[in-house]
Amino acid sequence: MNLFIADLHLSRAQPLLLDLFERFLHEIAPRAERLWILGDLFEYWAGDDDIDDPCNARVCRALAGAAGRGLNIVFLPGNRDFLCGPGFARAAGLELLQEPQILRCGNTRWLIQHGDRLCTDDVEYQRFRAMVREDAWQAQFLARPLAERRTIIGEVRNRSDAEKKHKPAAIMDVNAEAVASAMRAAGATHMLHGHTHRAARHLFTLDGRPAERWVLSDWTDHACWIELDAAGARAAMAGPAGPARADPRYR
Ligand SMILES: [Mn+2]
Repeated sequence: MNLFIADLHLSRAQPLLLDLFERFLHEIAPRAERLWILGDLFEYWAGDDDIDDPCNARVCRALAGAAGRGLNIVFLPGNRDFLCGPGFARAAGLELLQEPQILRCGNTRWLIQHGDRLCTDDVEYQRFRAMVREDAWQAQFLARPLAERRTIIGEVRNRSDAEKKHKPAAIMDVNAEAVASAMRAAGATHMLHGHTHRAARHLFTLDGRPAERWVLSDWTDHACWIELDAAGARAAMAGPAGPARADPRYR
């Protein structure tokens, strides 16, 4: 079974989520052959020296513990933590993967990614994304002292939070054409992503064939995940106490 999570946005400001994440790694994740983290695990990651932050260090320790107990973990970057590099991967005992990935499950080809690339209606964001994903930009940014990087990231986030209040909600969702062309290019009929925090299962038709798009939930006060095996996909959730249950937002 493959297990998928995204958009935990872990930070010092949310100690309950850290507890939830550790519990998830102990109680839920061991059932999986592979845990896929599809980005935005951290509220932000300013470079691999950001393991200096006690919250980030705790997350890496928890992941390394799960890896030590035999869990295979892979990480695809989100827009908050695309600066996670080899130092992070070593500390967390996981493997960094480029996005998108293709996963064959039974007879189904799934296209797997964080999801921000699909939000093509937000032209301004895509321009910013293209800039910060350039090697030259990253090298220059990572050459700054950690404290300065954190300040810059904080400013960018404040600006983006302010802008989000004025952007129409539709602009921040995925674009249907971007979804279709990514699936065509991958020869996939199914897609799984996070980023938009709009947990749902979308059924549609792609070139005359039935297609599905599963959107991972963010974590607010519950652990939320999707399980995928030859029998198909299932979404589930668990609160701070109590057992895991099917997530009613997916039907
Ligand atoms: Mn995101």
